[in-house]
Amino acid sequence: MSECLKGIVDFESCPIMDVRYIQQCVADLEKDGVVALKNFFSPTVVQDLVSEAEKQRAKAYFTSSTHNVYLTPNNKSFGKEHVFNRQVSSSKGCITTDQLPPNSKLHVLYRSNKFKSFISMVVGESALFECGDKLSGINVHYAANNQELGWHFDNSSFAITLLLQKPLEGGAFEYVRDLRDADAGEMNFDGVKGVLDGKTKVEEVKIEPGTLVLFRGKNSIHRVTPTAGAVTRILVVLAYNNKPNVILSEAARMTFFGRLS
Ligand SMILES: O=C(O)CCC(=O)C(=O)O
Ligand SMILES: [Fe+2]
Repeated sequence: MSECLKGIVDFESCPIMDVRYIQQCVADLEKDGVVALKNFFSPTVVQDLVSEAEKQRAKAYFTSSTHNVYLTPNNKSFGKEHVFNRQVSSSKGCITTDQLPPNSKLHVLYRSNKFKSFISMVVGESALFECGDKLSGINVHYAANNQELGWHFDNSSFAITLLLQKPLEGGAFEYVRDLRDADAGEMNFDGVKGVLDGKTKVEEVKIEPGTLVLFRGKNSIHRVTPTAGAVTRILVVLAYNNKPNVILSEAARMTFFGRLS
């Protein structure tokens, strides 16, 4: 097994096998709902991954859609104007695990037991498993000029992102912590309305290329603001499950990737 993270992870900035470092990440995630690990990738690795991503960009599947913040179909029993049915816009391009070159450092990172063990300790899972399909484990997202990700709550309990390239303007990651309680079935319509109407103060996570972000987005509403300028925002998203061989549903694969395999 290819386990060597040397030359991929900058261990000086991010000593992911160091118990005290792990404990600090656990504490930060608990306190803020998000932890941003600066220089997880060194500038050389970032450069490498950007040129790899640029080469594959023509293969990206572009989607542009509107959705509610809960990522569900509309509910007619609420009125058209109800916050549950309010539509926001999302547009991006995406390539999948199987579209990365076989020798990509991203494959090595994604499969690494050291990395999986680090993430599982930080998020408090006893173990994490790679996705069972060949599409959804590693995704590279492209947001060109004027693309955005509208306000939403994630379906998954945590997300891992790695920014490779920052746009000239915009593309900011904004969030409001613990706005709802999904497990308790609490939707907090008033709270969501405040955010959509621009009345609520939102936080921004400052993210530079090479930063790894671990984020709990199930109850914390978040968005990526519209990008501006000639430089595309490029971001890697890594997905794991707490059970082995979980396969993303056919409907979700069609929506996100436009194909099943
Ligand atoms: O692009 C980002 O920084 C966040 C991505 C995100 O929220 C998502 O994929 O659900
Ligand atoms: Fe999200």
